[in-house]
Amino acid sequence: MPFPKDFLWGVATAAYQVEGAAQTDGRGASIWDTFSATPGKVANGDNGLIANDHYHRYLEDIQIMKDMGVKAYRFSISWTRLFPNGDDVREERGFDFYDRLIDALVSAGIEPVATIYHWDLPQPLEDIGGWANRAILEPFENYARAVAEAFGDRVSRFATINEPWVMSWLGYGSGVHAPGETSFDKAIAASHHTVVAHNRAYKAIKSVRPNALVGPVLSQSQPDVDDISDPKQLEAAAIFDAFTNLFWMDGLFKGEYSQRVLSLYGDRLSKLIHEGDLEVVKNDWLGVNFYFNTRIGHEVSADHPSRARFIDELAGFAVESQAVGTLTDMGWPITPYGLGDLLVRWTREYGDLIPPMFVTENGVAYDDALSMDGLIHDDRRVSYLNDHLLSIESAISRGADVRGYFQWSLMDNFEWAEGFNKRFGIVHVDFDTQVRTVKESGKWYAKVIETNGECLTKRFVKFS
Ligand code: GBH
Repeated sequence: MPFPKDFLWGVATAAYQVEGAAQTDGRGASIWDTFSATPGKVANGDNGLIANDHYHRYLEDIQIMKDMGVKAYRFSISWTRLFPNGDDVREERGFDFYDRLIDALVSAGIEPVATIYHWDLPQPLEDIGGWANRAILEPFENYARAVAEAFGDRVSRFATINEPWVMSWLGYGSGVHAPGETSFDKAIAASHHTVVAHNRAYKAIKSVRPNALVGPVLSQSQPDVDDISDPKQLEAAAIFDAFTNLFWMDGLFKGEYSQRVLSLYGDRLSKLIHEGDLEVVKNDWLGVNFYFNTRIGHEVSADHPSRARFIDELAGFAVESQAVGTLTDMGWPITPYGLGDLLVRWTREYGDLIPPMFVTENGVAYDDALSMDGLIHDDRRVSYLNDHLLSIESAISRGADVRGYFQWSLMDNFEWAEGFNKRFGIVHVDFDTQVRTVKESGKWYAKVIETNGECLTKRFVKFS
């Protein structure tokens, strides 16, 4: 039986995407409050002021998870609920909320897995430069320690920073996410600071909770080249891999950046590295978030509308990157083989340097409506999840040590710059009434959990 007996079947959400209650119980403003209040930044002018009202409805949401048989819930903690100004002044009502949430999870028999930072930086910290400023390190370390002190008696597993690539490159490089900066220098600085912040947070957490299991959560995507006989495509793919995947894999697990990264970034990176920054910590686990592989095609003109983002500026030439095949509501392709390939790749290329892996996010946006029969027949989501789970199963049989899977997301929620129209949930949410309806995929996932993956449809899918 390929999925290990105690495989951790979970679901995931993040604070700003589900909690709402943005002005309740002393919560301070984060960069996502500012960003979504800025016209033109988020589709339809949506924001997280109310979202799923999870802050008030968490008991109902936990009941849904319990009924589904979910074994673990990966949620994130809102920094500005605990420290509204990002300094050391506590807001006890914020701590109380997570106490209630965690206690309810524990009594429902669901393991709480807490992400310390899922993109909602206190606005006052952004005002002094945010992640692009090294001054972020101390407040982040203090915040992580406070989280571990407060909740580490019941939360055994902590993720530090969710998807540092997205946070750095979409937040500070393309400006698609908060804080909306468009500076490569800042994106590179933020990238390095996430590595150092992770290492420091790891130590801070361990200093107060030695038994806590701490790990990074990385968004990863393999490049799929159209033509491997084209050196330009191979170079673009290697650059993509370096700035997306290897920057963090090497930075966190080898304590160094590759020659390619160092030469791509030059002194924009090297001037930031202080003594001790890259000292490797003994991570307890690695979280991989996977949605799709990225296509790399032939060279195109510098202003081509579907050129690969970031590569053009880093490489000095642009390549076609339009996804092919059936696309999801996000416009993303469906490449299940990519997930297993990544898990096997780290196993083979990093060996003992990497700890046990968890797929900490995987899911798909489809806007399937309520049918006449009162059900939501999201067959396409079932198929997506089925094939990605098969890919994990295949990776396990090829030697990858994968211990758990967190479906993204428990329920439809605020999809960042895309607002509420992009629905990733296995539970449907009516945002006018807050009524939750378990989709057919949610019922299917319950069966997957119950059978520990035995009920997956073993259709033919290509896994390399
Ligand atoms: C995750 O991020 C988030 O952690 C989660 O909060 C979010 O709701 C969920 O996924 C669904 O979007 O085309 O250049 O932008 C998004 C993961 C990583 C997917 C980067 C797209 C491609 C790079 N993303 N990836 S780019």
